[in-house]
Amino acid sequence: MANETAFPSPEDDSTLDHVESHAALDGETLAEKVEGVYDASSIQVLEGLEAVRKRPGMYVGDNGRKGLHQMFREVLDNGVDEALAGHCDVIKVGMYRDGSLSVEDNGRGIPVDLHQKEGISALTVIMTKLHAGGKFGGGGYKVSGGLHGVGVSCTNALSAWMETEVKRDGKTYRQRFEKGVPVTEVEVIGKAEGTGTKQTWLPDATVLTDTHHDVHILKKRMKEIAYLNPKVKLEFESEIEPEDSEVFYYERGIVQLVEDMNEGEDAIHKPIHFHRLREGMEVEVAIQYNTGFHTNILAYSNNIHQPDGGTHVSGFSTALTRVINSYGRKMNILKEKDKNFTSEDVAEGLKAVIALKLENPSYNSQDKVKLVTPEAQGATNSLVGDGLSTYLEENPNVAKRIIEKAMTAQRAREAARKAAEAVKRSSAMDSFGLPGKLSDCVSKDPTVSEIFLVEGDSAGGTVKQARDRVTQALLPLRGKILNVQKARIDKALDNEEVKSLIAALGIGIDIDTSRESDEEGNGKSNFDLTKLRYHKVIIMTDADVDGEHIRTLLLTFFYRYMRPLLEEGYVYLAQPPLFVVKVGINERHYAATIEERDRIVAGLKKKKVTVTRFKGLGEMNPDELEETTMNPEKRRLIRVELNREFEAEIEIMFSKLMGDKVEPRREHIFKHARSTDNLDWHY
Ligand code: 0RA
Repeated sequence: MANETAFPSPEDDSTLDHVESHAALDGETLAEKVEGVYDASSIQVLEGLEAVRKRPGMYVGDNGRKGLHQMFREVLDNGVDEALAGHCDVIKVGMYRDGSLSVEDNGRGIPVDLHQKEGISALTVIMTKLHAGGKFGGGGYKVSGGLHGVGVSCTNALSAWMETEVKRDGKTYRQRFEKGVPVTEVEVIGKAEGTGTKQTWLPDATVLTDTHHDVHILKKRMKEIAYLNPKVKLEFESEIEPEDSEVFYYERGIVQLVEDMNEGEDAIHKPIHFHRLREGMEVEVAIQYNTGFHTNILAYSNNIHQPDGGTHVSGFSTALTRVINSYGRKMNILKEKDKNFTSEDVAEGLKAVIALKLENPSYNSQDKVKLVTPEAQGATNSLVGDGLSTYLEENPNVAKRIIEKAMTAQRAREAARKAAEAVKRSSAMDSFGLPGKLSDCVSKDPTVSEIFLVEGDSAGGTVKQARDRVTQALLPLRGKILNVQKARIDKALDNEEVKSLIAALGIGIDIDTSRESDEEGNGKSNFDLTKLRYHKVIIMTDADVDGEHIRTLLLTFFYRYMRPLLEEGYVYLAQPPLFVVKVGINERHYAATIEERDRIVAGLKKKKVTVTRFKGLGEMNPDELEETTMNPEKRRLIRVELNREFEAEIEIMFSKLMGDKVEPRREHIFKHARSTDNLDWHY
């Protein structure tokens, strides 16, 4: 037996732990540091900054990757607010070799004159005082509240240094801060043409565990802002990787976003756009149906995404259902004896974006994932109600296609409900309703049980010998499971592999999202995550193109019909090794990549080694498979995380990868093949 392995690392559980930093102040307090420079009134400010540095999590989410990018968001949102107030149209973001970032806008410039109450420059107040932003409202409301809405002073507090440059009144002003504390006065450093604000900062590695900005995340936020604010051009430039430079500018705003969400699909009409500004609330909606079956509604308020929807979404959804039903009745397409369409029926193949801008929105929690402002419901409902009924009257051909689509959806949903119910009674299931192909584990405790979804029967045989029978179950999947992006769910449920998978996991499928049911139980979801039989669902495929494909098909299936499984982090990818490096008879080292193989070989210099590449799981013997890929003590697992912030991008990715049109898919694979980072599965 090998006693040394290249796979000693523990399972990689990539969820963020909320460790707070303890190294906040390097010995001396901020107050001590600036003693003599500022008087007692600034002590309050210093205490504020100190609080941020001591507990970054309270202000920007955490002291790692998330917090780091929240710091960027706070600064960017300041510029966006200036744009929304109508004073700026270009925001430039720069990334530099030393790890710093800059955000520059061509707005009015932060005021530099004396702040009456504080007795220091307004600029200094904005940069150092928590929640200072709101006081400078100067007309127009502040809308781009970041997730935490704490303002730029938090970014400042968490930066080794930050410099603010303001162009105003023909002059350029500058002030520099270190760890949030001013280290210079507001100085005039030259003349200026035009106006604007430039913020440059270096995140402080003594309070943050991660100071490495992810270009992908920066750009995503910029892209989202550009879609939601069509008048603003956002330019990204990187000193490190000039090829990363990109301009985000969508003159048609959310109309363009729905088009892009439908990129891999066949749309059945041009996007329909509704827009209204009334009583201080701006509501904008864009919708477009495609010939497919999936629904995606993206909802925003004040430039923040609500993955859990809320009043704006329910207002939209009831209007859509009401208008389509009444049009169907009026045109007598929906006959007297026919049931009304449900909100699911009318949403099939629909891509929609709802974007609100409103003062003082309320949310159900601090992370703003659900809007609860009551007025948002009526406002969205009446806009979509009025707009859509007019549209249907004026476009009878499109109207007819939408109604027909809802009709098919209604029938299919009925069929799917029956099929999902029938899964347990299928001939492929044993008397417990479990698939015959499943080699179950002994344990019935889901928290310690795992299921390996394994490609092919031959690998299945090896896995069966390698597994720990007590906690590890095995479901071999023969051939390819159906591409559910292309097949409607009732069709997907004809597929044996799909049926086995559903039965083995025990949670049913998520056909309906509304979960409202009528007396007959129609619309009642049979999906129940609490019935999950294994808390680790591990996809184990060969490291080749076929394996990759099966993995994607499985993830697509989970995404479409068991999304909470992904959201709650129950899905993992096994990491079988690609190479074995043998020394003599007893010593073996395993490598997952070519680089790792080369490193191992280099480390064994002078010894005689043989290197073998595994072509597939089936080629390994049970001992090898157990040791490298299955044994919890030695294996490396990757948890698949669905990053809800990037829902729009994920939607675009899936429709490109799996949708009807071939061209965008090819382009997508080509563009992203080399970097898994670009997929939104966070490994
Ligand atoms: C308060 C008042 C005024 C402008 C701003 C704040 C402002 C803040 C930021 C932050 C980033 N960019 C910004 N641009 C402007 C208006 C002052 C006036 O009346 O000219």
